[in-house]
Amino acid sequence: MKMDNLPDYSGKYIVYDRQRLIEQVQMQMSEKRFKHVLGVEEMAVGLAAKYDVSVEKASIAALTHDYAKERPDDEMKFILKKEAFDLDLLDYGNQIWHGIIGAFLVQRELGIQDPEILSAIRLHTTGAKVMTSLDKVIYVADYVELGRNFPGVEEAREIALMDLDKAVAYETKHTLMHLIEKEKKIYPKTIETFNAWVANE
Ligand code: DGI
Ligand code: FE
Ligand code: FE
Repeated sequence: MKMDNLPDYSGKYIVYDRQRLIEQVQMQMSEKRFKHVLGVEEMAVGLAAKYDVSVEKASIAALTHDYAKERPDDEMKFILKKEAFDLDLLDYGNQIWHGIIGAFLVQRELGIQDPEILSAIRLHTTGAKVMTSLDKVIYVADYVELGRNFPGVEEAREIALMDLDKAVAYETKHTLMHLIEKEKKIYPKTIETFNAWVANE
């Protein structure tokens, strides 16, 4: 991945430089998921520049957004209980846990404390009623990165380049339709996001 136009990290949000962070992330996941993460970073940096969001925060949040995705379920459940997360989360699985626990683990293991970066990681799967521009950039970049290939992704990409809020709405609607089609359990926050970004009244 050529990210030549990405300036060096300032040191304000993480002690590692970008290359060291990439190594930390790579150790956490399969080659396939790591490629996805680099794709999300490239997309997120582009969207951040376009929509006036910190490119450095977008890079760090994108590189760490799936940090917890390959942790075993047992470790995730242990953390949910030990760290007093909402125990309703136990009714769900990795898909819902990995962003929430990812935000916790990058704080503990990588020393990332910035609330905006942690929020973008925490919300990246479900979105939320209220989202910062960085939250939106990561949520959308995760959906439309160039490695993604599903019906509608090209339309989603086009929308992402025109209107970030419309891209949030498009992704939210299509993800929910997909989950319903597959008869997956819907996490309440996913519905809240739909009500806030898609529904009319
Ligand atoms: O981690 P990624 O695969 O890169 O992407 P992601 O974190 O956006 O989403 C992971 C999966 O979670 C994706 O297949 C959509 C799914 N998902 C999103 N909202 C919900 C959900 N799955 C369930 N069961 N319930 C939800 O509300
Ligand atoms: Fe994810
Ligand atoms: Fe992802």
